Amino acid sequence: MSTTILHEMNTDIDFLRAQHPDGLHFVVGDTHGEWTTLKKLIELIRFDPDKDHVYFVGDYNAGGDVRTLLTYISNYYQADYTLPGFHLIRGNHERELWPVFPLENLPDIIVLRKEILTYYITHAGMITRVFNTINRDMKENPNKTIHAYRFEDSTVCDRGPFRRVIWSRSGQFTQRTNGKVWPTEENLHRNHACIIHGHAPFCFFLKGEDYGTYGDHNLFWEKQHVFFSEDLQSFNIDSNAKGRIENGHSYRGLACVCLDVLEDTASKNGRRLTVDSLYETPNAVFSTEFVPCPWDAYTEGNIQKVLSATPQMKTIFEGDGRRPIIQ
Ligand SMILES: [Mn+2]
Repeated sequence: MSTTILHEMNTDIDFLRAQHPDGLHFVVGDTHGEWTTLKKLIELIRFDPDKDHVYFVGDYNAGGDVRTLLTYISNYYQADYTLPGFHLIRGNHERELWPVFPLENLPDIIVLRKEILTYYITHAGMITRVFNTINRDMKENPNKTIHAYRFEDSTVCDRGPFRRVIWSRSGQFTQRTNGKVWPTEENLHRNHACIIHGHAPFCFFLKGEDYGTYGDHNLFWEKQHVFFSEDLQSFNIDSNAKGRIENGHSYRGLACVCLDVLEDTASKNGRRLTVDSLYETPNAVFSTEFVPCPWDAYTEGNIQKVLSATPQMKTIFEGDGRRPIIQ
């Protein structure tokens, strides 16, 4: 196991926007009702609603002011994934723990096929059976660049076979530790996969000086608290907006990853993301400190736009015990 700590991030949004005049793609971590913190992050990246796509990994419930958060999000929500705007998936807090807004109309996974890599945006992680099934489904639709999936409820309920994609208790697992549910490195590289998820805040992994429970080759942005794991070819971007305190650690913030920067990095590195290549890359991660949100503060927007949206998605069923079925 090796861990690389990137102490300072060199971020320059003007430079990044000049490099990508057609717009940018970001994935934002768990927001937990913290709409002022999200607004600050969105302002930091100078979000352009006419050009940019921003994907959210879920967990809008449980914390802050969820109604106002979704009202703020509604200003930019876009159900059509091909158009610019905010695109949402559900987290475990939209399914369990008495969510104020269960958002049953939203997908659990969005997969974005870009030129260099394919980005699997999920709430908590990935498992091999679901990964392989999605890849087979995408092969049947080679011209479609964005795919969205929802899980049939019994597949992600307690003891459901695909539960770890939306929920995990103690962080993620490597192929070499006790989980053994992630796709192998070879399978991930063969599919040019990059998995981006939230769910498990940094403090879950902080055990003294040992950051070793998330993948075997880790890159860790110290202030932003974003993990990149080389062997899992994945990012965990839950930077603890919820304010969990575990292992004596209390950093609270919100982070996002820029997919266009990952594309550029991977294109110079044989269609792979590695710790070494990312260590030298500026603008991969933007983040902001937590800003407390006032309650019942008026925000312009129409929450119904999110609650009654009908984004396109397929449903994943358990199938025959080996292979899930997508319909
Ligand atoms: Mn979660």
